[in-house]
Amino acid sequence: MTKKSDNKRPRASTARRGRFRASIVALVMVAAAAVIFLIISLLHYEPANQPNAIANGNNQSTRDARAQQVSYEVVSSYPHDPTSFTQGLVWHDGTLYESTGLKGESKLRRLEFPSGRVLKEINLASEFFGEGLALVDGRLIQLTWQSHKGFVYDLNTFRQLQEFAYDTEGWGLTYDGKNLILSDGSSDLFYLDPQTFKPIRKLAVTMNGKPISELNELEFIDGEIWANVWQTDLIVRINPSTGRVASFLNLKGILAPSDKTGREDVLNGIAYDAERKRIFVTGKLWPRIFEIRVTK
Ligand SMILES: [Ca+2]
Repeated sequence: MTKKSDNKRPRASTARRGRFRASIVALVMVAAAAVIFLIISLLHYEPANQPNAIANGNNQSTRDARAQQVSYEVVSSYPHDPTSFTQGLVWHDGTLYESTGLKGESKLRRLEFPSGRVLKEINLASEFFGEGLALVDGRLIQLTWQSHKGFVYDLNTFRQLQEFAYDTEGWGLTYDGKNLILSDGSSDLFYLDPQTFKPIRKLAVTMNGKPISELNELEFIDGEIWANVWQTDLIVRINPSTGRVASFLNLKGILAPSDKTGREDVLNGIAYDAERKRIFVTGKLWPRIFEIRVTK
């Protein structure tokens, strides 16, 4: 009996342990189901007033807002006067026009293409440091750096037709077919009336969501403003409506070691042959002008 009782106790205890285990298993299963339900709910969670389409759209625009580097190839290169401190470059009707800087050395030049031979030039008064250059209806417009004074010349004779004043420093200049666009070394571009030179509007330029300053030589190319960024090998391509840099070129290494004279200054100078869609770039005191093509 004792033995039986002894035998029963263990049997009763085993049954209780079995029920206990079943309860634990059930509890664990319920908890697991709750956790799985919670995870699934979290995966499908959408904040109020922010449907997936908008959330995804925001992510997309953030990605798209980053400026993309585009690649280029050198189509050809041509001689460039290595004493020319290039500040402005313009293509017109088979020749290049160049504005050069440094006080006492500043010039306006017409260059034969492709030889680079100087066909015509005038010297600026020694107090002026030549800067950006643009062509508007048979008139060349030239900026000076810190004199707040610009000059207007007849395209053919280089006869000075007019002077004009502006408030900012003068760095780069281009013409979009309607207005002049001026850079002053900041991250802003200034639109000017090409007849009165009165300011029309200011365009704040940003790259990857931040202002990009030191904008220098300019060229209007197929609806975009291309700009050298001073002391870099970059040319940024600016959307004139938004001021956003959508893409950029990095021209590091374009001047081969064998072409270097040891006196070169920074990359500066962009000209566009709209008829044949050719882009020319050079630098201050560079011995070559490069014709480049975007390959991307
Ligand atoms: Ca230019």
